[in-house]
Amino acid sequence: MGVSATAKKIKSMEIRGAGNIARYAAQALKTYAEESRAKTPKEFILGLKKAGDVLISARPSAVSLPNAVRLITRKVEGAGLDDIALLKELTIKTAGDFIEASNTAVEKIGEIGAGRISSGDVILTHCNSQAALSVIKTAARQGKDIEVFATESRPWNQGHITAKELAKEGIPVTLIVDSAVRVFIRKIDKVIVGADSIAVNGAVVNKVGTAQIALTAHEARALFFVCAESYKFSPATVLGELIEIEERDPGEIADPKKFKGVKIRNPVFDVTPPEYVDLIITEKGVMPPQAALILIKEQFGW
Ligand code: RUB
Repeated sequence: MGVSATAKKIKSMEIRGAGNIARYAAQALKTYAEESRAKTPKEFILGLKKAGDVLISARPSAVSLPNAVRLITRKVEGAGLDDIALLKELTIKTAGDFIEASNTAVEKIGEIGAGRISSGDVILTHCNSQAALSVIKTAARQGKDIEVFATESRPWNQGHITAKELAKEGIPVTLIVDSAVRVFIRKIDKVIVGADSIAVNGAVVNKVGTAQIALTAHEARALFFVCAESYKFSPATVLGELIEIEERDPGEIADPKKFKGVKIRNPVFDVTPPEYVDLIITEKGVMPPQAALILIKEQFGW
């Protein structure tokens, strides 16, 4: 799929989930290289950067997207090649390597995270995260006897996908509305969610509702685990930049025409403070949220 079609699908949420968005963006840059008719290396690089900008602008909160795009464009530009065929080859390889590393990271998070799950655990998850599901599914495949509560995750109901996916795996799963979390929290041993972005102080940006769940879990002394590939950490936050919280069309919540005089707001992510996060599970290992700076330094340099 080409760059503009991919950006359109990311914007409309046909392609969604932070890891998935990053992998599709990498695939789009690969397609750009395969189809580029640039006549000079300069023209090719300019086109690549422009394609990257189009993809980055499609959704603002998932830092996986700019991280993936910049990893590819910087490597290609930095190679200083003056041959178009070589530039194309390098772009295709770098994008392919990113996609492969990303899929491997999700698997690795599953293996590492499953080590933190015990037989008998009741788990709660929010939204639909491939990284979080990797942990839950791996634990179940290891023969651990677990049960899951999945929130529906209004307004897009990504929790329906999660619940169906877990049921298909044969994992006992209960679907609840987002506001029922506190009703069931005493049954929950561990909350396991994904992340769109993680800031330098360990704060986690994820589907709206995550922060309320974290607060509820903290009060009930249930553990709160975040699963995130290392490319979901935000290097820009080291310099004090804030992660933008995407606010989508109010019509996704209710028909504004039926609510005359009512303002409807639709923020789709929120920020969970690091104090409510017990552990972040990455493909490099587990870490407390306070270690985010170390990971960012290792992953992106200064
Ligand atoms: C998805 C969401 C997911 C994270 C992590 O939101 O908040 O929890 O993106 O997912 P949306 P993954 O549906 O609005 O994109 O682990 O699959 O990257």
